[in-house]
Amino acid sequence: MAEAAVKTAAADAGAAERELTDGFHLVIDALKLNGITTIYGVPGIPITDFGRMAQASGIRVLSFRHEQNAGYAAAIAGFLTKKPGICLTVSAPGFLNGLTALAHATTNCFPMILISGSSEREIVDLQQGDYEEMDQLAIAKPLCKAAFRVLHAADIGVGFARAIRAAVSGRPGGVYLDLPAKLFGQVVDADAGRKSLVKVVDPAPAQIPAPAAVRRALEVLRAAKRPLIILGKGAAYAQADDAIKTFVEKSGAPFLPMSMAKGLLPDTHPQCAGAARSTVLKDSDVVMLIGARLNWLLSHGKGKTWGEPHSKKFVQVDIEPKEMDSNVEIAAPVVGDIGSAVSAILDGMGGNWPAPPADWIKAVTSKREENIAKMAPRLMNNNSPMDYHGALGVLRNIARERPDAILVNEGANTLDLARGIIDVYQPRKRIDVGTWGVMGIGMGYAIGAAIETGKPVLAVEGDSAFGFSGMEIETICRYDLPVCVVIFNNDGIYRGTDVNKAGSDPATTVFVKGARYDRMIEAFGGIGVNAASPDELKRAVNAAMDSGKPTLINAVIDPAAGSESGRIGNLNPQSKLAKK
Ligand SMILES: Cc1ncc(C[n+]2csc(CCOP(=O)(O)OP(=O)(O)O)c2C)c(N)n1
Ligand SMILES: [Mg+2]
Repeated sequence: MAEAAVKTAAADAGAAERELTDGFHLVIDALKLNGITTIYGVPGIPITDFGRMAQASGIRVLSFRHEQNAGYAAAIAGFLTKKPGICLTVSAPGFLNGLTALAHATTNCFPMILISGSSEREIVDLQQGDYEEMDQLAIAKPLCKAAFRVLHAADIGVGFARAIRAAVSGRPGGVYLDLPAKLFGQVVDADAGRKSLVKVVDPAPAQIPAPAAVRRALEVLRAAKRPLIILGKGAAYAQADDAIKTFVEKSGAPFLPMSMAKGLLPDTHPQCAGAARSTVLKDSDVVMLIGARLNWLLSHGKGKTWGEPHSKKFVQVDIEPKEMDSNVEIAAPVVGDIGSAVSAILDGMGGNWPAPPADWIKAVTSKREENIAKMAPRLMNNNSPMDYHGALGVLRNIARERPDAILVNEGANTLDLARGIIDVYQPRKRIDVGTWGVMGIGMGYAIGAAIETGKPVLAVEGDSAFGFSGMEIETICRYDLPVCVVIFNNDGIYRGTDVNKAGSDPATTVFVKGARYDRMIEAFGGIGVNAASPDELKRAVNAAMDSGKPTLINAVIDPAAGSESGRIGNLNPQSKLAKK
């Protein structure tokens, strides 16, 4: 009898517990309901328990060493999956550390949600000096596409729905979601809580271009004598790979992939004009941009890169109407999502689309062959220490043999030369510094890409670039990810040869000579290799890719081999005064 009474009491208590939920659980339920299964972050007050509970509920919670790297992982997860990548941080300093990645996601049009815990509103707003006090919402707002704060547990469902829609619909971008500490502990009736959650239906609705816009674009394209198609990372994001490939091939036009659009069609495709970039930009008469912006990376669509002023017409396919005429007049704007727009254009081309004039194709092809032939012998040298070409020649062959590996790339010379030399064969297999040319994406991207795709990752890093996120090699080892990091170690930024003429401190661009980055990963149980020649590099990378074990290769590059700022040295301001 006594035993039965205890049992009944326990069952009642259980039933009572089941009828309640709280902010912690509603956030987890809101994420799960919307198919979000991974969180990248750094724990601490007030989100430590939330992270534990999320992990216990089956969400994958990847814990980083610095929020910026977690943020970059979330950003690239968004690019690779078309779902918002989630970064979770603590208040003020953790939030600020994640904010760079959020701004980066917005600039690059990647869907991402930065969720930060925040301190007590009453104290923060009166500026009474709370633990990690900061008005995070106000600070995030100008740096992202949308920013929201949820004050009541009953609003968690709507808060997440708004954040998800803002991140992925239209032109994707970063969203900030502020969750004050108090919210997590708020208790609500479980049934009401369940009903308050929102499953977002059709989060990124198709945006069908107007038929008249499609007809206008086709007219401009049909009249072209020297057409060029430029594919941007928006085209890669769209995952409309078949439609894009069919369109490019049907058009017969040369195409130029921006760096993260490489592989939409293989770089070795006969229409690829990557190795004849200056020729096609200068001499084309009609340029069709697909998910590419006329920003600094394309010299704003004007100036000597583009030949005679006003000598060409632009067709632009973009989901964002405000993008049109941003730098030069767009003769045929096609506003719509890339998949719908390219399909509509393809339909409008009909069965007998005329091939571009043969002399144009011949001019582009012969320039391309000439440039490829010029480069070939440099890629085969076996110098030790290596120069960029000798080392990249090896990686180029490895990328050809392992086309499903994802290439992460950052640095200056290491970036610019790798972009030109390493061919990409499949869509979304090259991820890099993006619109800002930012250093620091390396390890975050490598981790995000490995987690989201399950594919091997090859990260080709300048020694400076690597330093921005280098501590995450512990994270790579901890999660045992198939990441091979190759550090192009030329003892510094651009070159390792600068001398400070004034005094005893080292020059600002040089690092410790002969550093052995390979030893860093050994501290965490990874494999470190020092590679002084292309042959050694080849062996080490192949072994890493075969084993799938976390590996860091210190590739010894001649400190004198690089040039100032890689290929963009012209952007450095010059002093008009005589050098002292
Ligand atoms: C966040 C950030 N800080 C600084 C820079 C300036 N910057 C451009 S490239 C670069 C490093 C280049 O050196 P490295 O990665 O070693 O490549 P290398 O040219 O030596 O191959 C730096 C610091 C930047 N782009 N982003
Ligand atoms: Mg360097």
